[in-house]
Amino acid sequence: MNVLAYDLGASSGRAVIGHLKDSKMEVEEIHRFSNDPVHVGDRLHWDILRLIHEIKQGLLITKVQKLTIKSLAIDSWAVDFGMIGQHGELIGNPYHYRDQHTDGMMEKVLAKLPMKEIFSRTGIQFLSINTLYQLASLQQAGSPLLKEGKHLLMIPDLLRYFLSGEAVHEFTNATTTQMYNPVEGQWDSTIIQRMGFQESWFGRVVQPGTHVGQLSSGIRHELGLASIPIYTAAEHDTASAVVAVPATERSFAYLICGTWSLMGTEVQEPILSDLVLELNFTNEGGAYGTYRLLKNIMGLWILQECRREWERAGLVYSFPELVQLAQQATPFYSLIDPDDLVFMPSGDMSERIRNYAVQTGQKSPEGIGAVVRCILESLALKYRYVLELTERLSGQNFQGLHMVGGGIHNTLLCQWTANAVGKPVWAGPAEGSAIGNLTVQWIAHGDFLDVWEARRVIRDSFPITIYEPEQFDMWEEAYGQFRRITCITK
Ligand code: LFR
Repeated sequence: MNVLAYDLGASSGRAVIGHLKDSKMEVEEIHRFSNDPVHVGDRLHWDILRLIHEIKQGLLITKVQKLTIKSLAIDSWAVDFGMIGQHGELIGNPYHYRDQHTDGMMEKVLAKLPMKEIFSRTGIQFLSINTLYQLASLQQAGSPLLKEGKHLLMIPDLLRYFLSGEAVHEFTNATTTQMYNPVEGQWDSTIIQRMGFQESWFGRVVQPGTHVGQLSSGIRHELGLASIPIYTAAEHDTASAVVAVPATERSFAYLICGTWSLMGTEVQEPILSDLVLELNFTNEGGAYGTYRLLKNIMGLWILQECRREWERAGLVYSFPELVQLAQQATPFYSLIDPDDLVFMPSGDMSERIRNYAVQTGQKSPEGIGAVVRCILESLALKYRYVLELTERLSGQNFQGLHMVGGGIHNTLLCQWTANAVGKPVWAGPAEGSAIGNLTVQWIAHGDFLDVWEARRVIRDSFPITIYEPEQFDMWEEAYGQFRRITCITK
């Protein structure tokens, strides 16, 4: 019997079939599609109807291949949402979190609601992309979305709603709104009321692995399919990826490496200390009663954007080619703080990197190899910094670092990460979010006792590459240089 996972990332989505054979997981990608955000006027939107079309395409493929599907679940990026109107239809196209309508909005919200209070109520890091600031921005603009909207659904909730007709929130993703109170175990009515939002936008929240409906009769009819039970995965893709970390010890650190890099550890309770707030870590909800004490790092987004920029100029390189050019460039020529907000929006990324270098008194990286090297070395050094903070905040000392997600195909980044953190990196599986999504469904069906049994099977089912740290002195010195340039003092 097969289970079906839809895993939607910021630049592509996939439908993955999983089944269990001889105590191993077997997964097969049956459909992959690009996820292209669309600029309309001054706004940046997700092409949500295209995504539902691709989800249906995946269903059709299961039919053509005569696959029996025991259940399906969806995971995607966090913080973004659609609004449902009184007749149950989607109002407008969901905004992309990189749309600049939230610029300056966090500061305005913090003038109404103190940072400390928001943090003690939600445990969530302060990122301008959070749903809270997106809603505040729509409110300030007098958006019809908020006037007409009856129900707010996060992206996977929304897609699941299109499939089943059931409007239900899933816990891990709900926490990323910065309006969910993990201590009370419900939406935070104080924040919602003080912001002047409608409490009715926020409905029932269920845990990952909940049976939340069936494929609607309309879709069954349209596609000529039998009924399929629909479940919640850990619908935030990062939470799904954490499920798939093949850890053997209860104490482990992870780096979920894709467009974003998310680094942290699994904890049993949110840690709401002043230091977590000061260092802007987050306590996002995880599967099975856990929390994800982690920090967002800008990640391979910066490299992806450079590649698109060069492509527009007619310079077309694959990622392996870019990595090769980086290898030939001078080590530690210039460094950036990948989390400087200047790198958040799309656009002329290599120019911003050069400006950053010059403004911080460094030599400007000229040429493609130099820019790529600067990005990858800076990311590796930032990982070291965040890993040290994770150890400090959680009171743990990690023996190594699990790297999960598509970013592990970049073997140079894996090696440099091991060098920078001075510990082994265990890289795999690459399809972490999809595997975590399937795993939550298997656990719901009773195929595994718990997540720890499943993690053992993940470890035995997918290749894990070990990178041992090298060139310690050189990276140690570079770390000092990185801290001076990026003015990290804590
Ligand atoms: C990764 C991710 C991050 C979230 C960012 C925006 O795909 O889900 O966890 O902070 O995208 O939603």
